[in-house]
Amino acid sequence: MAVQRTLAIVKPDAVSRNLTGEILRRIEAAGLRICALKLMHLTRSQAEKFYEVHRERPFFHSLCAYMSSGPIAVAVLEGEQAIGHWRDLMGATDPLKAAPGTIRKDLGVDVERNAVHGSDSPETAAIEIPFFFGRVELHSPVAQ
Ligand code: IDP
Ligand code: MG
Repeated sequence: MAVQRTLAIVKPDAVSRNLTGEILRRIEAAGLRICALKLMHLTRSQAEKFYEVHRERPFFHSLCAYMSSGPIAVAVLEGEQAIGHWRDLMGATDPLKAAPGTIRKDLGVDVERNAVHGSDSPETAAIEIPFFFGRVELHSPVAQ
């Protein structure tokens, strides 16, 4: 087993419905540790940069408009197999297809406004974490 770090985002639909605390609660209850956390409001061009890999997808413009429509909570999570663990807690992209008990099943609105984001691989996490956080903003949360 390997300790990993992954990027988590509470998306605008969830922040606006006062679900940030509930989502962070689920993260901590699952044993993942929060090593960085902030609230921010992406510009349209920042959202386009973050979702660059999806530029050719039909939903790209709608997705970027939505992700820059209001504040998001961005966090770095750490733990054993944190990338897959966080993806499991999130559930499938489409809340209608997500497993019972997952965040997207319980709290997502639709396939776009699906409450949360998570890095999908170590390579993606290595790009996404520095997109939002500098080294001095990343903490090791294990009790000293
Ligand atoms: P993921 O967030 O589960 O990794 P991706 O395929 O990487 O899913 O898509 C990124 C985001 O784009 C999704 O979380 C969702 O907000 C949005 N999205 C994905 N597929 C669709 C779609 O078919 N219609 C509208 N939005 C979509
Ligand atoms: Mg993805």
